[in-house]
Amino acid sequence: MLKNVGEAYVFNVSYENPEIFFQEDFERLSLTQMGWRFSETGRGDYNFTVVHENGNRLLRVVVERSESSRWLYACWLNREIYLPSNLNVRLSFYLNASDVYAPNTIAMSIFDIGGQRRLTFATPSVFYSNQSGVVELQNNFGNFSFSVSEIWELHFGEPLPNRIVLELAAVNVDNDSSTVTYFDDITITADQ
Ligand SMILES: [Ca+2]
Repeated sequence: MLKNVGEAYVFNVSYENPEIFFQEDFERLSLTQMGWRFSETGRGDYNFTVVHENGNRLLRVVVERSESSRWLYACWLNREIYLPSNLNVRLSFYLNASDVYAPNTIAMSIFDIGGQRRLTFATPSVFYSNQSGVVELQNNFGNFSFSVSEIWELHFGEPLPNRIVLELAAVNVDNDSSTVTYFDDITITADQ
């Protein structure tokens, strides 16, 4: 299982002085200034707000399907990231999705430019079940860290591309409760 592989690497690999290739801490620049692009599918309402909490800023995302939307409403923020070759790339992020209940879900993905290969870290949901390349998050709250190079190579049998897209997704399926979540400290690091 990819899931077990992913978790194993969280604990088995230690890094010294990793180089930071991308960091979003929501402290200074706007989402647009940071190069995030927005897209959505279905009908509904969204709200992306940078909120302050104990001197820290983090991104609050609220997504709610309207009743006229047939199956779901989903929003994405994504941006391209360029990586030098032959690096061991690690994705880390803080997530608080403790008020998100399946089938609603939150996901963080990395995919190639053509969208052919996709690695997704998601809160448990039927929405992502039985899909390849999905690592189910064991908690919906906390700091997460994954060696995406190793998981990618194990899963797709080829190295992580130099040009990738990083994507945050919020999905609302059940319109009795909106999908509310917090993101912070999204970081891509690597060492040679
Ligand atoms: Ca922050």
